[in-house]
Amino acid sequence: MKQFSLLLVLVAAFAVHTARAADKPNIIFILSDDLAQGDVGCYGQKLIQTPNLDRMAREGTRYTQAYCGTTVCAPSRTSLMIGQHTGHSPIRANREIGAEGQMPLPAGTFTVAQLLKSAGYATGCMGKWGMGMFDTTGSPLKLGFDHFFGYNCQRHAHSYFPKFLYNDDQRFDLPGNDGNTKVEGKGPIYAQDLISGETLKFIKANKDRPFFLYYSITLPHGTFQINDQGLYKDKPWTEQEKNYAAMVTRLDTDVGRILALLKELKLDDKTLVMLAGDNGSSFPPDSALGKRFDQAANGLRGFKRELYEGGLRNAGLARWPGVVPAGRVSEEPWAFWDFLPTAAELSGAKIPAGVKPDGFSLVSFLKGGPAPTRDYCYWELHEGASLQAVRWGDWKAVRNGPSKPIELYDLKTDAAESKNLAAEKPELVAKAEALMKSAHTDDPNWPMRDSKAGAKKIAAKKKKV
Ligand SMILES: [Ca+2]
Repeated sequence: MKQFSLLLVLVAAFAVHTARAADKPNIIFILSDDLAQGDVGCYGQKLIQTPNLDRMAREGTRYTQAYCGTTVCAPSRTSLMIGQHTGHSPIRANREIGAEGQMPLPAGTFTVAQLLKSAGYATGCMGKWGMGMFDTTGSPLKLGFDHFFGYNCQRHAHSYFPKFLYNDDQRFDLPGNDGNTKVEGKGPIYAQDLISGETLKFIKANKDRPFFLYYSITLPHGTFQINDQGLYKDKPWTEQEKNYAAMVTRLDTDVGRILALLKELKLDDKTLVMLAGDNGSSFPPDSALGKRFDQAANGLRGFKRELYEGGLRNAGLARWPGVVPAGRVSEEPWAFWDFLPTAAELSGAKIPAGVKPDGFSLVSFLKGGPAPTRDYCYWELHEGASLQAVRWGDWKAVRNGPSKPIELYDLKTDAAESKNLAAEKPELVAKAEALMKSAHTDDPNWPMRDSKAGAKKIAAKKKKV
């Protein structure tokens, strides 16, 4: 009898365990490289077709004030992975290391992939990494990802016809590709074909257990290279414009493939899909591309490498049928450093003592509730001058270098950040300065500076597009 009771207890315990595993939702975070709000139909784009993203917005929620970690790749992605804003995080700019790879995440970094792995999730990263080569402490394979596929190095990802890619840490050649990072680059193998295929394979392979897919899709980042201009082939546009539009539409198509597969595998109602760009538009609204695609239409100031809203706000979508309200448009802010606490609540995983995320769980917000209450959002960027920005309530302050004056904007009436109210509101400027001071921790890798050399480099980069 005793043995029978024990058996019952064990059976019950097993049932509870499997029920819990089955209850855990799959989490897919699709992070596009440089996709801007103004590129996407549901945000107002008229010429570039994005039917799947638009459908995702109809079937889920669209966020008009979803914020990136900061406004270039590596530090923005770091915020997403580790749950810290750029006043605390170890990576606060793109920094190239050696011939391939970026400054690695340091030893002891705790990522959202490690968190989800601890809760029994299969974890995969497909696309581009940019936070450390495989032989460093920043390797994705040492930071919680079971599987990696794509480009480790951001510079390598400038070619869409690269000479090689990585499957985990194993480099494999793509014969015939020229690896050219100019627009003329060509070859028989478009890297995104392989990366997209790998994401679908990963989902299929893990359909019976909870999984986390960090799909760090490289489109539509420059260099603007595409293997098929598709819908735009015969448009009276420049090659660059046709390529850019085709890249955004290709991204859309590949997101559609994922949504279709989730439906086919009956994983729709147990999978949260979030999508965002890692920074705002990569070109200014008054550039040729900006004008062609009317990037000024969303009325935001600035773009990539600036801490104005056009650089910081991303095309943020979430879809989870039956859980995330369909057709909702939220104007409340959230930021990349909220993702790790959100993943913790969704998975039931425990954030280890000593790991201190800056963000808040978005679970009730995703379900239709109000955004978490927070004191402020904060951003830094150290490419050239050290830029800082802080938002509290509807107030936003920007300082384009430690010795520069603080600019103050009221986002409620002036989302375009066109009217600097600093002179009229000295008490709010003082508050902004105090918030910037408290949010910023010194880091010898990222000294605060008004670098002229850096400013030139940024100006050169801006001129290129
Ligand atoms: Ca980017």
